[in-house]
Amino acid sequence: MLDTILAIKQQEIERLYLPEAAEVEHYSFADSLRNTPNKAGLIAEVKKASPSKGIIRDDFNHVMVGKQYNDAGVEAISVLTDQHFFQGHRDFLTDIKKFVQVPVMRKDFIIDPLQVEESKLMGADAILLIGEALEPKKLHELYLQAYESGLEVLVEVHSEAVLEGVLNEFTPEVLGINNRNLHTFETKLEQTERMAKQAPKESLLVSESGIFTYEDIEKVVDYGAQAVLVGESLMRQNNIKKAVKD
Ligand code: IGP
Repeated sequence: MLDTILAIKQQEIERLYLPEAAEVEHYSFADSLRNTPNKAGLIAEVKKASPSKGIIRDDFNHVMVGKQYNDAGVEAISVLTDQHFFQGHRDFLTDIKKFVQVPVMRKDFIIDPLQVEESKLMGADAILLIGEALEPKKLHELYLQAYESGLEVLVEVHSEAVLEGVLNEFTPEVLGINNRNLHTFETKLEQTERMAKQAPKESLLVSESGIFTYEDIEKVVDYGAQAVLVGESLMRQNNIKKAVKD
């Protein structure tokens, strides 16, 4: 699956035109997660659909969801901007930035410097870089480019081998363990348990995917996560704002 996504992304990049610069206020992603008053920082995701689940929410409205996350006091918002597989759009992020006072991360498959530049112009505060999608050297280059342009980065990995490759190259400020395998979609929270031991103490550790209940959050916090990234389970709530607060 990941290989198919990356092949299509490459075609998109060849046709990519840059948007005009959005005028927005910026908020620090890592600081916001670090300064949470709760057990774990919450990155709440604006996710209309996914390749494994199809449409997640029928009455989806990206601005409405973003505002509810903001009003509920989440530490950060993740916006899926990939169109082909997740039915997102880059305008979703630019629109949401106008209405929220928390950092917003662009969730997409970023493999080229042009996309980093694009993310900055869209108004993002942070971007996702995926270990399984990039050679460690290339990942590090895009990471440095992002920080130089004023973007922060969530570096995501799923497997021990990929994390090892990344750590041989550099230590990410924010490190995410994706509980979902992007090749098979198999998701298990124990991935965080297995890999937390391998994560450097200097990195802020995020557990991503497959988190549905408060008990799930307690589990991954016990494993060592300092923040969680939650999409589907929040997107399925009738009252998103109340669900986040509870
Ligand atoms: C959210 P979930 O299971 O709560 O909906 O997962 C998020 O972790 C997931 O959307 C995700 C993702 C990604 C999507 C993690 N890494 C990379 C696209 C690309």
